[in-house]
Amino acid sequence: MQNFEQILNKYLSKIESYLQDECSVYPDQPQQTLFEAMRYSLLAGGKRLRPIFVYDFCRMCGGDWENATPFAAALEAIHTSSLIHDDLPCMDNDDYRRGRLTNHKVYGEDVAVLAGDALLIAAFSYISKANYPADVRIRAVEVLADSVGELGMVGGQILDIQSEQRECSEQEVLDVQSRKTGALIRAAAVLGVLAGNGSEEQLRAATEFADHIGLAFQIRDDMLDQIGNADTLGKAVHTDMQKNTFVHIYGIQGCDNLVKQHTALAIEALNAFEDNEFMLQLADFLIDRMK
Ligand code: GRG
Repeated sequence: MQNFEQILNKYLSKIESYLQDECSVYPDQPQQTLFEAMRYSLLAGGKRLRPIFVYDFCRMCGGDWENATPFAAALEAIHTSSLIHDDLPCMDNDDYRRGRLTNHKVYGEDVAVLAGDALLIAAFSYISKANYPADVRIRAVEVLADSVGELGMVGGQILDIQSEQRECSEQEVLDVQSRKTGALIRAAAVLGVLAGNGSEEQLRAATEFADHIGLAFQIRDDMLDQIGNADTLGKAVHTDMQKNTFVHIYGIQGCDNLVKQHTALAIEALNAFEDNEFMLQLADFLIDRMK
């Protein structure tokens, strides 16, 4: 029986080598600047949380987790594209991400916009070519498109932008979170179940898990902007002072309680899966993560 770290390292080494070896590597094409900018952000590290969710939900459903790598890579490509766009001067205007200069600081805004666009589209190409029956791939595309587009992450981002100049209610902050951060985390868990050919009950449980862990993750993210360290986080802190964050609404102690409560609810949803020890430990670990 493998322990938590052994499983984690297997997941991380699989996704890292796929991203490194397979993504945007076209030596014969002339648009090398675009590939370089895409790979600059994609290969900059990051916790790879969304790929880990894909892998482990697939494994818990009895699937071949390694075969789910194109799905895992798709999640990471979309996540990275959103970080590149989020850091742009017209959005958050950040200089550092994942411990290095943001994409536009290195390549310029024009290239950064295109690198984000191309990563977003590349994700759907990985899914379309994955080694699964067509109905699984189509369902994965549907889930992902709905999670990322107007109903999901992009929808959450515009709500966030529009809320900047005013005081928001608790429900409004939750609405932003469930779209902007939660939807992609939910998609990762669901794609893992689809890859593992899990049951409808497992799909529901994975969604329940992801909704709670995604909320806990964002609340902790807001806390880290206040209590975290820029070197550890690889990005600036205290950037959310004027924003409608969970810390603004509940304070640090209230947020800490909520992270624990939602993690407990997420863990409860894992009862639908046998051999759930890895995910239980991961959820527990995320409660007081510092990066
Ligand atoms: C280009 C698809 C696309 C979207 C554009 C800018 C935008 C719309 C959406 C922003 C979405 C966003 C950046 C949400 C924040 C989510 C979040 C908590 C990010 C941090 O995730 P971690 O901690 O980062 O997993 P690492 O670096 O570890 O991967």
